[in-house]
Amino acid sequence: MNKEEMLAGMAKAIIDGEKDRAMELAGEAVRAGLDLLEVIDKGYVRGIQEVGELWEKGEYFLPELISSAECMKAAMTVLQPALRTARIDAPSKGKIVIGTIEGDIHDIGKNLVASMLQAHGFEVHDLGADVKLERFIEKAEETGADFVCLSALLTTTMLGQKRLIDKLRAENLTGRFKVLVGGAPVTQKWAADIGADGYAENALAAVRLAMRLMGK
Ligand code: B12
Repeated sequence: MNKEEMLAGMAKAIIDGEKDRAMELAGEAVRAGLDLLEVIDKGYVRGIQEVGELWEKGEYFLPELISSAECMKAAMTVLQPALRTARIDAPSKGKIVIGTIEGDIHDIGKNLVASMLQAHGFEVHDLGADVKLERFIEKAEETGADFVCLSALLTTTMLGQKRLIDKLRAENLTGRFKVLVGGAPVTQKWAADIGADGYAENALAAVRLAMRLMGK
């Protein structure tokens, strides 16, 4: 199987909800020494994006979404250790606290952003999903974070991004770390309106943004 066939197979495994296949291909990619960032972006992410489109067209329902999401996570657990060892000796490019806003359990995109940042040498503290605003601030203070990355997939939880920035202002904490926002409903305009330090539409763009803001 050549690389293109493998990438297509990864996307298909996510779309069809075939967990074992998704993990098997991830293992093959690691053994073959493929560029894992490309594998994630052109294989697995392509699959989950198509799942999103099928859901929007009304062709997929919640059970299919859940099983595709589980496949995505399973594949990432195979890729993660290899991504980590590849960067183990690199000095940290900056510290990141990341999570999905309270009330929101979507974590696939957030996990990808976290993995990509980690793979590019950032020290990542992932708080998970459904995270209280105070927790982001506490963790950022505790770790001396350069960035707090807020993911929101629901229009309701997007408001939590604004609330966190307002809270930093109210508590005189603005400028202690940069606030980056993202997630499917989030736009550059929203980021500017709420006073975020940055927005990126996908995980690789998030890495570029963080590097640029760190001056690297
Ligand atoms: C998979 C999925 C689920 C899965 C989530 C599994 C999981 N563990 O994450 C399940 C089935 C559990 C789910 C549940 C629900 N979902 Co849902 N879900 C989706 C779906 C199809 C795909 C999301 C996804 O993973 N995309 C793939 C990833 C790779 O993309 P991404 O998340 O956008 O992330 C990328 C970028 O946005 C960016 N990014 C993300 N975060 C960040 C952060 C920063 C700082 C930066 C810089 C960048 C960045 O980089 C990422 C990687 O490239 C979307 C449809 C869509 N078009 O988004 C609906 C969608 C988000 N869900 C929706 C809804 C309504 C729900 C439910 C309320 C459904 C229900 N009735 O129960 C619940 C929510 C429960 C809750 N409280 O959170 C709606 C939201 C509508 C709205 N306007 O608010 C959507 C848009 C579907 C729709 N069109 O109606 N969902």
